[in-house]
Amino acid sequence: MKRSGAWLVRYALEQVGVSYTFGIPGVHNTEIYDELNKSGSIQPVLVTHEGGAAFMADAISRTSGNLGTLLIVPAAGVTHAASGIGEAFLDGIPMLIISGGIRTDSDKSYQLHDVDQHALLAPITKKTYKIATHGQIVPTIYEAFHIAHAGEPGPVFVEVPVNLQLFPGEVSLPAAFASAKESVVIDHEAIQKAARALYDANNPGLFVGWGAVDATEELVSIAEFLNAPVSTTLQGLSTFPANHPLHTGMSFGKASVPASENAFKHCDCMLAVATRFAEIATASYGVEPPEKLIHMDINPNVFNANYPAEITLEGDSKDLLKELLIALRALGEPKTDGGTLAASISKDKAAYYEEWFKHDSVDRVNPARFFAELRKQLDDNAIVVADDGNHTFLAAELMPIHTSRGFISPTDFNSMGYATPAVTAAKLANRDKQVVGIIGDGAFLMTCMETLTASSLDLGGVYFIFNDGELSQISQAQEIPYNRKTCSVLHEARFRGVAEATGCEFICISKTSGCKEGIRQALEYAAQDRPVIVDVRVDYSKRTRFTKGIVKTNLERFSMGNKARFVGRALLRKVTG
Ligand SMILES: Cc1ncc(C[n+]2csc(CCOP(=O)(O)OP(=O)(O)O)c2C)c(N)n1
Ligand SMILES: [Mg+2]
Repeated sequence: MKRSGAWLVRYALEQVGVSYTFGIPGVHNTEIYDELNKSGSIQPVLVTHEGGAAFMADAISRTSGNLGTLLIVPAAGVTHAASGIGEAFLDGIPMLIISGGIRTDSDKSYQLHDVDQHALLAPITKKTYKIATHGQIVPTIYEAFHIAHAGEPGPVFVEVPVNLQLFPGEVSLPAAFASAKESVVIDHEAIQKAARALYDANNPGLFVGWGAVDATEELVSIAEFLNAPVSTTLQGLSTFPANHPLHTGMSFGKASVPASENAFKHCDCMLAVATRFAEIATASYGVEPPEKLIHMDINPNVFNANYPAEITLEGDSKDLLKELLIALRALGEPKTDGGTLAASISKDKAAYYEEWFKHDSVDRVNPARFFAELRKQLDDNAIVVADDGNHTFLAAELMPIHTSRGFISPTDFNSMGYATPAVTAAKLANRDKQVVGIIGDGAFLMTCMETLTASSLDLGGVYFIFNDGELSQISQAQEIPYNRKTCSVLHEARFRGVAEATGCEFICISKTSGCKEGIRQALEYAAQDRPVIVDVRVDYSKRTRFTKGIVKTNLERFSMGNKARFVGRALLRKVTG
């Protein structure tokens, strides 16, 4: 049969179950856009910038069972999207990127958008493909779908030259898509050893990352069986419910909240699940896991990379945790301490909140009061999206997440500008859930036009801007060593104007006392499918444990000479201004 390349792309995307594509049309992909316009199952979404498109595709993958997909123009669309592709790559998020490609049936040089996109994307994708014939289109997209999900997930890029899209070519009837789950052979001996080590430990503990986000049930059962505290990475914040009595908080050690620090102080055997012990997860490598470290991950390259493990378990965390639970139960009765650990976690959590509540935020919004009110008004299954900055760590320390996939944030690529488009897309894929963003003012300025995409689609996302007038995560770090805030004080922006420009509702919460009504009103607008921008005049005068912890860890690591140089300069600038 004869089919155009654009038809074949649509067929393959429908087969693999893609629901949305994000991007902007250009001369190299309008033929595919025209095909998608005819699709009964795929909605092509127009964005304002391909950077937003990539963050949206990422958020689709993180918050729904769907594969986040981009449909963009070559070169300029690809470079604009690169930040979101990089984020998906380092955070292990499946993504499919389809771009047009320059003509392969022309002998002309200097075609529009002519760059080597594959070289450009090689470091931030799992694989890239350049389609050469009509017959390759469907099998390549099937393979791309498979690779995006296999092992540690990530982005896969497919370039479809425009001439193939436009003109029909001879192909055999394409096969229907059949997904195949790759399974790693489970090392049962290692499972037995891990179960024994955990069962025999006096103070076992669990540390879990995003890769275990669909294994919450198994994690809860194991934690309860061992009566073990559970801390998570930043990215993995939603893997374990914060309202479970054994949940302690983000990370462990001196940069974590007191409940985590105390519960893990005497940890003598740690089960680390689906974490790479990367820089953020370890608060700049400041954590000290016990010698008896059991490390479970789908990617064996992470084992012993930063912390030596006594036992390694390769495979899908859900499969392995199921086996581990069986092995643990075979060893004896569940452990119990009569509720002592749970009581001390609960006491530490309450005391930490109290410490924040007591902090005088003068005429601004106390972050702990804001999050306490937000938690009270949000449903358990709400999705919270944080950007990157001080607000992220405030959210991590003060906003309890109750549901798996209920928190997403750009972590290891650490790209500011993520949250606004991500709220828009998360709401698109989860219309029945509340979706709220916690977004730094600097981050909002980067991608705030994706609120226009939300209003054009009647998506009631809530965009809480943590407005402190600074790029605070950086200005806080500049304050002591430099006594200067070079390029980290923002130009004043009137966010009401953004709301007006994009057709969003607007609310300003200027003081703590305004939180209850401001949040209520915002959620009410959102429930009526109205996106709402909320200008939260937040107080940043109290530091997070995370920020204090990493500053200390990094300074301690300096050589004596460099320490003296930094401290000397700080003192001098304190005196001279
Ligand atoms: C694309 C990008 N540029 C710069 C940075 C460095 N950076 C990390 S956090 C941060 C400050 C963010 O400011 P804002 O969005 O206002 O959040 P706040 O820290 O004030 O809560 C900056 C500039 C980054 N992570 N990503
Ligand atoms: Mg800020």
